[in-house]
Amino acid sequence: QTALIHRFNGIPFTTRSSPDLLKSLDAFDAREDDILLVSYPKSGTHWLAQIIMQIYTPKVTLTSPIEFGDISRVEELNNLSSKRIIPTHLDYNMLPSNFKVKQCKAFYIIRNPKDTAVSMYHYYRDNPNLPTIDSWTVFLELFLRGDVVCGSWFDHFLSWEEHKNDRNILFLFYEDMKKDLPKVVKKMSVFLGVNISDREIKEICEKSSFTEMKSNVEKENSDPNHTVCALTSNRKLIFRKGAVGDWKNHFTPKENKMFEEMFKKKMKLSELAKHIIY
Ligand code: PPS
Repeated sequence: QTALIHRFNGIPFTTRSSPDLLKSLDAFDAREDDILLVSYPKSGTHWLAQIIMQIYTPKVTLTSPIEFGDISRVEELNNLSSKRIIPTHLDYNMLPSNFKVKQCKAFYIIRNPKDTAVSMYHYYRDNPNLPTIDSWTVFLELFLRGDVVCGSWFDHFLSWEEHKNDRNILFLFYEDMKKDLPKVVKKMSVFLGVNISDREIKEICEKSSFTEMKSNVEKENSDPNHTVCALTSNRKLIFRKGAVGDWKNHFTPKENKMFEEMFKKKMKLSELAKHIIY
């Protein structure tokens, strides 16, 4: 099973991201109107994509993650017409430099890492393309060590947080979206410079609810090309619970203490981490 994982720059990737592609990502031709949708896996990427696709009319193109595919991917993406919405789980240092030069707009979605870990654990368990995990306890150790696909949550977050004052990057929190989605949708549309009415915001929120998105996948109504996950093309695995605080059903008090200690240590200098809601 471990053969399905390889390391690049020390970070574990699935074989869906070929080493050749990862090596040649810098040849990627970014355009000023590209929009990046950045996340550590299991942070709400599909949710965000669903909202962005509705903010834009007429339709824009949602691609699969930039790091997903083989060497032909660079050319394939370069041939796509604008406007492109491009998801990625890459950390800032691995992002093709063209995006930085062109100062493309980017969203970075943050989810409480305890819930992210739980979501990823279930994802590993349900996904035959990922290594077998014996138990939650074993998975948590791997997660804290950064020995899971896309590497350490902490490193990913910190690499992007360094750019928290960049005007072209908007940081969003999953928990804020759960609490007041219309407010976040409004903020997103202002950032994108798209005018939408309160009625449209209401409609976008309805169509982006967990129940609605899950049932669309079950009805196979969604476009299979719209998978924004680098780990699988099976959209059905994405919509599990969509809740805040599911970690409480998994962490023992001892595991929680271990997590908190590591979080405090790693996030000592982080401003954004203060906003993470447990
Ligand atoms: S992936 O595979 O990394 O792209 O997954 P990602 O989309 O980032 O995250 C999957 C989790 O997001 C939850 N989700 C939602 N929550 C609330 N509302 C909506 N509409 C929504 N859509 C997806 C999804 O259920 C996964 O979390 P868990 O906790 O596993 O349910």
